[in-house]
Amino acid sequence: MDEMGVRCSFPVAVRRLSTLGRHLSGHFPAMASENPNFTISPSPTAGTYGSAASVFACIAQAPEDPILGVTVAYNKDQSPVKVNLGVGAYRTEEGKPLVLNVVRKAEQLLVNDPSRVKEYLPITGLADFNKLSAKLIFGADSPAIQENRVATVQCLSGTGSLRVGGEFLARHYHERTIYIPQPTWGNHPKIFTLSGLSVKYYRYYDSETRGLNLQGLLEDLSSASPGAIVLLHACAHNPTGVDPTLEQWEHIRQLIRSKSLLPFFDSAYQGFASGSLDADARSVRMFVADGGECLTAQSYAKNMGLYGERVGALSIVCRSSDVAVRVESQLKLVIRPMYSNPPIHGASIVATILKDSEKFKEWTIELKSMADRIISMRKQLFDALRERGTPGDWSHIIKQIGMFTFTGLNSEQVAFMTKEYHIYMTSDGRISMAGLSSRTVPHLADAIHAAVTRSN
Ligand code: KET
Repeated sequence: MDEMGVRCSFPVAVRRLSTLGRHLSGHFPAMASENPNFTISPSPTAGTYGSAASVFACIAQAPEDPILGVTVAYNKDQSPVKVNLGVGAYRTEEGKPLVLNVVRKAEQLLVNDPSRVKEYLPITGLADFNKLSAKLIFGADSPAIQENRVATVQCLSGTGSLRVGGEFLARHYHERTIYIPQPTWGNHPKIFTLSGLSVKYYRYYDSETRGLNLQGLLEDLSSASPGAIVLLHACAHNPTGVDPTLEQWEHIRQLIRSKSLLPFFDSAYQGFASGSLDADARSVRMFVADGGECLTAQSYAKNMGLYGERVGALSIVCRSSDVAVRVESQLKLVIRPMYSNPPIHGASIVATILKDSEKFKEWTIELKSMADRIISMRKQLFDALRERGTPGDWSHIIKQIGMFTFTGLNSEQVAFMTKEYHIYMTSDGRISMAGLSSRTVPHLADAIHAAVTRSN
């Protein structure tokens, strides 16, 4: 009994296990419509606790998400100097969210087209969007596309694509272990565990050099069981901002292929690392060029600024077109009971932009200017710390790539900066450079300087 007199039996873990057991054995109670003996009896909980207590009284308060919870805390802060550098979301120099001009134009076209309807999309999503998305990541001249060896399905942004891919692998692939980098995006272990895979880590980041731990990475993947799945960030590794060079990618590719490991790329930042869509897809294209198989989860949240539209794609590159057809048929069985079919609006925006060469060009220019602004923020923050004589080598701020700087600040220093300077960031010391502006750089530099000199 708890203090409200409510019996808190059945710990969550036990309940989840029994649900899973029922699910796996396919042993569901017969439905009323199929079973003439089915009667509705009062729920065992009805009336037991009296009218005041909730049947959910035993539910524990869950912690906020480590990334999205930063925005929740930021929104509650009344300070006029507060800055949100938590979630990876692009802001203008004025600190405002940005809707790309080309996106506005595409939306206008869609709204003004009376032939457009709101019917359900197929389970696999918008066909044009899928084809164009595969072309964008693998390249228009990719042999895998020309040979119809790619199964692409529209999913709910990058997260949904990873989740559908994870569940497909848990159901159909012989090896259930997925290796993810240490560290990685905080949602990865949760997505893959709940997909039914078993998560292990491979070494990735060297905190001494603030660079790639190639040796550790190669050792860990060498000792992985043959066939294991390997999650790779296609570019702009989150949270470290450290990517392998092309030469290092080639090492990694050779090892992965020689051990028959299965690469699963997470491409959430194509165009954001270098400003070039093609350059940021090089890692993925290297793996497709060798004729082997791989999975890719694409997101249009950052590179087209379509965050809340939830637009993404999962592509599975197969050895042959007949395998791709069967893979697609099974992906449909994963998707249908999960969310039936994906939303139409965001994918229509993407397809409108990708299929029109003028709009595509306009997009690449806007994308480059976002990437350039982030790069200039790196330079400004680095200069501001140097001006202040802040102890430490801060050159990693300009060396790292993509949306984030992995500062090396510890959780205590971060807590201090939030309390005293109203700077919001994740407790691992990650800063979203895209949330910074020329106006807020001095404030951030003051905060970092104070945090570092205080604990020195
Ligand atoms: N992969 C990576 C590596 C990633 O950083 C994100 C988002 C996603 C996938 C998924 O994005 P989606 O919106 O589902 O397309 N990262 C930022 C936002 C978040 O945590 O949801 C972030 O790290 O701040």
